[in-house]
Amino acid sequence: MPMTMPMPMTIIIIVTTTMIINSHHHDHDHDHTHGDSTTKSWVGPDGKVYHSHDGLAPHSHEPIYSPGYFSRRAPPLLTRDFNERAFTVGIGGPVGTGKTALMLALCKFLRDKYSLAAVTNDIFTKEDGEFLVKNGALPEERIRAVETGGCPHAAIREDISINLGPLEELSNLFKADILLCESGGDNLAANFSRELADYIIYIIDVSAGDKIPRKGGPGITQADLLVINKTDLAPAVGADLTVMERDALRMRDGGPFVFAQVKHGVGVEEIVNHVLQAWELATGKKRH
Ligand SMILES: Nc1nc2c(ncn2[C@@H]2O[C@H](COP(=O)(O)OP(=O)(O)O)[C@@H](O)[C@H]2O)c(=O)[nH]1
Ligand SMILES: *[C@@H]1O[C@H](CO)[C@@H](O)[C@H](O)[C@H]1NC(C)=O
Ligand SMILES: *[C@@H]1O[C@H](CO)[C@@H](O)[C@H](O)[C@H]1NC(C)=O
Ligand SMILES: [Mg+2]
Repeated sequence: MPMTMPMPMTIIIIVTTTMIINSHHHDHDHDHTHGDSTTKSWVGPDGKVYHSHDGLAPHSHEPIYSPGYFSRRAPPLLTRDFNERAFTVGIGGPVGTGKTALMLALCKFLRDKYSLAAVTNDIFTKEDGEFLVKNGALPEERIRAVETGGCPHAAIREDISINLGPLEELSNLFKADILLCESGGDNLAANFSRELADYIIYIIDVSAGDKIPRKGGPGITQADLLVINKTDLAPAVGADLTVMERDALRMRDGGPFVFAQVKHGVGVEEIVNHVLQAWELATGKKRH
């Protein structure tokens, strides 16, 4: 993430000079730049530092002081017109937890009965889109890959137009019933805007340890469904699934979660049921 990148050399020099001139005054105000000339930062009306780069809308990396609350997450938009853009499922989660594997599994499960289309986000490649094509998830023309640049969370939260464009286009082209949108892998703070996702799935895995659910973060607390993937690996990393279950329930005020082995098909039907239930509720249609 940009915040953890080493400071550009010039900043270190400025701080040192200030300290020599006035040893009591540790003034190290500086522009939060990414060391490239296209990044600008400023303080917004809310007092937070905003910046803009990679052609993405202004966004902030200010600390978030609460892990967030499932019960206070933004509810699905009641004003959505599903003729304009089909019911959209957002799939988020850290790098390598199984987002693309879940996209593939959902496509295989739903494609015979529903018209589907998919948009994948990667930071600098179209790798996940290509993976779905290669694995025959859907006909190639129903899959679009979007390159988001360095801040994948911006493309699902502040600057969703980069995803809305292809989603609306696919939706109209194929009279889609359901759209799947995979976020680029990001940290636990990345969550979806309701403008983009009618149903939000956040997927973590056991391999980073059983501590992850209790760390919370908007990704975990504000998803409609939490998926804990790769439970087959739990013994190898010493992750305690009962701890993960307890913490997931606690952090999400009892909100739903599913233990899964996406690659082995375990838990996928349960995830599909959650998706279709939300689809029925939002669109007023009955599952076929
Ligand atoms: N099997 C196995 N698990 C490991 C090894 N190193 C770390 N882990 C597990 O991997 C998970 C993440 O490790 P940790 O150091 O806490 O990650 P970090 O906090 O993200 O740096 C934890 O569940 C560890 O128990 C290892 O060498 N072998
Ligand atoms: C995700 O976080 C943003 C920024 O805090 C918020 O506006 C949005 O409503 C959140 N999404 C959900 C589903 O709660
Ligand atoms: C979960 O997703 C990852 C990443 O795509 C995938 O490689 C992995 O096989 C999945 N987990 C299991 C248990 O299959
Ligand atoms: Mg992926």
